[in-house]
Amino acid sequence: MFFITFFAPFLVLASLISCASLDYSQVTANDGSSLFKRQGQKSCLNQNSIQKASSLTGQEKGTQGIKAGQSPSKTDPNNFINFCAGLELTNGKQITSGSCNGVVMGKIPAVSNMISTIITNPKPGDQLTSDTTFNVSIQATHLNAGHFVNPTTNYYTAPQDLGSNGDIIGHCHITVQDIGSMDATTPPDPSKFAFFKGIDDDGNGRGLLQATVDGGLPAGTYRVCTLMGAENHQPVIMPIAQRGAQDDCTKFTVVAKKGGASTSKNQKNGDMNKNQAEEGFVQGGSKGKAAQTKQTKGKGQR
Ligand SMILES: [Cu+2]
Repeated sequence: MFFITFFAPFLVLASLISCASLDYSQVTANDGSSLFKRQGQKSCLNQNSIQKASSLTGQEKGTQGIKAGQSPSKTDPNNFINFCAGLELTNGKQITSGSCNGVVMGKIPAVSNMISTIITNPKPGDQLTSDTTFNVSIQATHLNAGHFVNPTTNYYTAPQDLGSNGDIIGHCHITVQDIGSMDATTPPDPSKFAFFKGIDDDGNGRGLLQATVDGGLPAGTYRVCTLMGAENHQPVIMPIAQRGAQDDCTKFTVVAKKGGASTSKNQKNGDMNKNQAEEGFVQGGSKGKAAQTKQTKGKGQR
């Protein structure tokens, strides 16, 4: 009798917040109170957060959308909450040797709130003068701009989030890279750039954002691109695959001023060590163990 009156409320509560991350099949009624304690922990995955689709490869017979050549998805019954176990965790850092980030992707906007961007300056094919300050201007829609967290300690530590208007809360990065010529066919090295800036304000408040390239660039041919980010610097995620790009790129040239070598501080082979005070300090892996050294095999993996 005592058992029923004392433990019944705990067992009812336990079933309401049943914990996907803990195996409680071995727990007996006699330690029901400790079960309840464990299930109240915030590290527990709530039943109503579980995405059942993650349990399936997408290749089960009769599944809608199957086509030849598709890969079976990796599977996990519990949202891959332990996907990074045993790997070097990103843990808020920009780790140059790679890492594994276990934070959920977060809130995804409606189709009517998808980000779109166009670079309004420089214009395609513009010929700028070397070593001369200019602005990169961007017109963006549906970005709650000007929001960014500490990139040294909180890189990817929180999910993408939306403002009350349904738009993604975040900021825009721009990168200018030397591409050699307007018809370049070799992709530029992403770890090298002439200029990088995280635009940390909301511009004119209506999506017009600007970055000043102080001192301009040396003579050359360049590509400038946007990289839209959520507040924790992650690339933005969108609700549907078939859509216009959230980012824009423009190619332009810079012609040499008469006489003398370039004086610009934005030389062609800048890298990630360049703007660390602004866009976060990078570091090597603490264990010397990159995330990709351990391949996680899912049920559906070939
Ligand atoms: Cu950023």
